[in-house]
Amino acid sequence: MPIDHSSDLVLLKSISEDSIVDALESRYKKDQIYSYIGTGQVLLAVNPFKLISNLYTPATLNKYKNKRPYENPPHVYALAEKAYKELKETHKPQCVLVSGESGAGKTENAKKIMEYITNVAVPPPLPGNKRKNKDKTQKDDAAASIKDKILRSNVLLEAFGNAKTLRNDNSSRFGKLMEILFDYGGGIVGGKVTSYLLEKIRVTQAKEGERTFHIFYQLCAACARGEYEELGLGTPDCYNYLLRTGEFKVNRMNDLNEFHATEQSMDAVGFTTEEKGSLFKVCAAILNLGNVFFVDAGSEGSDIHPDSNEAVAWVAFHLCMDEGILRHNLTHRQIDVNGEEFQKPLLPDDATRARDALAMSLYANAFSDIVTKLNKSMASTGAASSRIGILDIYGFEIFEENSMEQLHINYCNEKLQQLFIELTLRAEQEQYAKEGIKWEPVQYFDNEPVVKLIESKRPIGLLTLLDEESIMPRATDDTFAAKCEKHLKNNHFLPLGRTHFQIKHYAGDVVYANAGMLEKNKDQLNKNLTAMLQTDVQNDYIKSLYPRAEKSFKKPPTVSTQFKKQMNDLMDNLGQCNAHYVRTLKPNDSKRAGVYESDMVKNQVTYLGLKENVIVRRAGYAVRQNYDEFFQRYRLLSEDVWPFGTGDVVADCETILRSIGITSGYERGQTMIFLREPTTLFALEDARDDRLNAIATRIQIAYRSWI
Ligand code: AD9
Ligand code: MG
Repeated sequence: MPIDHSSDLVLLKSISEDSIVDALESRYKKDQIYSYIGTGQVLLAVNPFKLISNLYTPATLNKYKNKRPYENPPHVYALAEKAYKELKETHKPQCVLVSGESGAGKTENAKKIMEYITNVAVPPPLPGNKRKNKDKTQKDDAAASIKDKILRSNVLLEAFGNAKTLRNDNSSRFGKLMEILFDYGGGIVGGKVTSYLLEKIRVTQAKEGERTFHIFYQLCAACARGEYEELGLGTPDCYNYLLRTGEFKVNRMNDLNEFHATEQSMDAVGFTTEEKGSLFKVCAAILNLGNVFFVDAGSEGSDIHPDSNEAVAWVAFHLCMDEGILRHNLTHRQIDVNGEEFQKPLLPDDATRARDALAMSLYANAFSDIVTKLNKSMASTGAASSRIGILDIYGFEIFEENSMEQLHINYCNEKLQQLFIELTLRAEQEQYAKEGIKWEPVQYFDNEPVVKLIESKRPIGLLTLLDEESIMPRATDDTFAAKCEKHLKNNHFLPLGRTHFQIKHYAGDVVYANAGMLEKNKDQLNKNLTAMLQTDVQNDYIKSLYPRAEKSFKKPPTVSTQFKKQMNDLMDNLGQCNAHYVRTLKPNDSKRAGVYESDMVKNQVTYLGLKENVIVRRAGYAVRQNYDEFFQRYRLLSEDVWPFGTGDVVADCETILRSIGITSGYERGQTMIFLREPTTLFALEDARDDRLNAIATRIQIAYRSWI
């Protein structure tokens, strides 16, 4: 198949953001949603918002098996194949970093990668020929079951971690690293999921026009059909947490069918009937908690509103606890004065906040437990020698109102961008060094100062300041703002009065609101409620979500501390890997097929740093190709080397270049030939096409004269 000049942006005649946007558009209009920056290096995927026929069929998948990226049109399967091939050849860990804004197609592409790898990976033979049939079957069964669990884990995590948002009907509200574990021969032996920062605030405060997590609607749909009737759930509009958003349905999504898929995935990963029931009880308790309201009870306290009596009774029932104890703990909080404990009544607003904190905490802990259970069930069945990690994590976010969640997400994107630049440059540099080619440094946007501004300990950075203020007894959002203004002397930080501040991210300027950051960062369930879940609840599953901590005088880590640690672990993990990239792009905001809004794409091209990426990739040489592959493809251009060559493949490649008049602008590496200009590749391809046409014509003439 001839090389399509437009499939690799490195081959663009002129490089600018506009030329990249235009090149992607003309491909998009032909349903060619995938392109490369450096064939097989960085894959670009523009969301088609429709099913493109044959794009993901088993036949297409087979076409990519054991093939090199340039042998087929760009595809996420080609990238997956490359990652798997490199794993098998080098035994080095691989990772695929999938990035892009909400609704751009990260999750869909990540799933295709998992699908491809689980499809092509085969259980390797046991050493020697001693493998007995029984061993073979057992090992094959175990591998098949792990593959099944890896694929089904997506369904389960999406039910509990995805939601309809204004941007995406199936938006992932958590970040995910799925690691597929392999033995030395490339057979799958296990899987591991790490989740990052579930957007738990969505449980209690989803925005208008959006939904909370899919599972709540799925359960309501199941109950309406008489399944899990004991949960006593009504329609979604009966529940305040769901009612507030005014949105109950998702286009083309049937909640009942989805529920059955969720249940099947739970069965497949080994949830017992009891565990499933308990998890659903937690969800039902949360929905009922949202219907508990408080009234002023005088003398600075509150009572449960009489209209909420039924809801409280349901919560107590689902949590398997005494209703009186629940009512008390929802309206009081424990305070310690000089070592003595007192019960302080809560005002209605404080009681409402405590109620929401309880709902969010139950959900977040249940979600973590799902991840733990998944990991147990996918645990390695044999010695894992290497891994392919697939990272599907939230893209850069700029909303009208940005808070701590956006700060964390954008910090994560800064870290990934930093890694991307470092790894791309490093990989380039290493290749040039290995091949003995002179490296020419490139200028690129260095986001190190922004990363430092956010995470540095000394000089003190934003997250460290936030942590410090979070443990100060009398700290407020205002005192936090004042400290930021005093300490954060950095060109990328701009205080905006006492209520907001701005950060100049690599992807754009974002204004963050201070309000509520300290509370969100502390993220503590009050002592009454924690103790209640540890002791008064009679359900072992729910109790297990709240293990008693060892006696410690240390404060529990803040959300920022935990996230920073997760990010650094993630970067360490990814830093050890050979990285592959999928950059997803969203062509319009209305989720419509065939609509390509250039301005919107240009924005993404800018903040994904695609132009820099093309420049880095072209730094010295636009094209590089293995000698053997180059020879095989172009040997028909020179009679001096056709068909088997002279035995000196390097000299033969040079002979081929000379045959089309090229005597400079290329470099000989150890194993590869490097071409400086993309036009050289075009010339080679054109000459090859001419030659093939001439041969075809000659065959036709010969055939005609023969008949
Ligand atoms: V978010 O940050 O989790 O909100 P993602 O993950 O980037 O976002 P997702 O993969 O969920 O986006 O894609 C959004 C929707 O676009 C999907 O539900 C599909 O309807 C649609 N989509 C994305 N990629 C493809 C594709 N390759 N083919 C067809 C697609 N449809
Ligand atoms: Mg997603």
